[in-house]
Amino acid sequence: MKNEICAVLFDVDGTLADTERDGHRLAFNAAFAEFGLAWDWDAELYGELLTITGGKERIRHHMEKYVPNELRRSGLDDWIADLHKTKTRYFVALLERGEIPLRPGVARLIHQLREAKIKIAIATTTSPENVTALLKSTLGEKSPDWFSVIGAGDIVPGKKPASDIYLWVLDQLGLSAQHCIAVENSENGLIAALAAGLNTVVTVNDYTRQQNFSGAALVLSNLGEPTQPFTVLAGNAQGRKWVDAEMLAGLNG
Ligand code: XBP
Repeated sequence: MKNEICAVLFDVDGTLADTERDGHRLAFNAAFAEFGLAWDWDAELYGELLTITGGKERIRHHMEKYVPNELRRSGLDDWIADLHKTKTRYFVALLERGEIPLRPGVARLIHQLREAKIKIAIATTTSPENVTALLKSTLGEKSPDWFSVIGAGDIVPGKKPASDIYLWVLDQLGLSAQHCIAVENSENGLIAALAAGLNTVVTVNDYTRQQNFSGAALVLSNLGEPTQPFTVLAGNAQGRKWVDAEMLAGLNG
């Protein structure tokens, strides 16, 4: 099956949409305020905290590093889980207000893959309700059903850079990595996808542009549109200006 792609596995945050700085970050801060906490994650601090994947894990890491006294709370795990649930409520509400658009080329590529009968799947660290809300608010109410598999959140024990979520999605798809390709935006995501044996295209954003993407098939500014071509940051884009199914198949050749 050389040069054939059976499925494309998409990361979510930073890949489908720029959700972090003006989405997740604001939702975390709103939850902190609701809980009466004087914590405020500004855009710079959030960039540093992003190296820890998973919202609950990020909250705990912040406490360990900046407010260690708070770790003495009784029922800490449940308290973090409640705080995180509140954060998810704020984030979903923000998505439902349509405040976060898809990145360039994402909707076009998803529609083209569907027409070409290439499966699409999600492999993300973020919570499942966030994925559904983002897809519905940008691609329509029925769009979650377009995805053969949605792998999200705590469904696997190890979050990225562990390969767990990619291996789980491949298993659910019943496909081997060599017939699939991943689309990621961060070094942690790339490490996870490569460890699962997936050829990976990276589209960078402001938080991830300086990270190490060695091993990626291609590093691009974004997926590109005919009216808004991508910029190639590393790899051979075969002279193309936007990512489409043929180009992805060429990368797997
Ligand atoms: C990105 C993440 C997530 C989000 C927050 O995951 O690390 O933790 O920042 O989401 P990915 P939650 O790039 O794999 O999509 O608070 O729901 O964990």
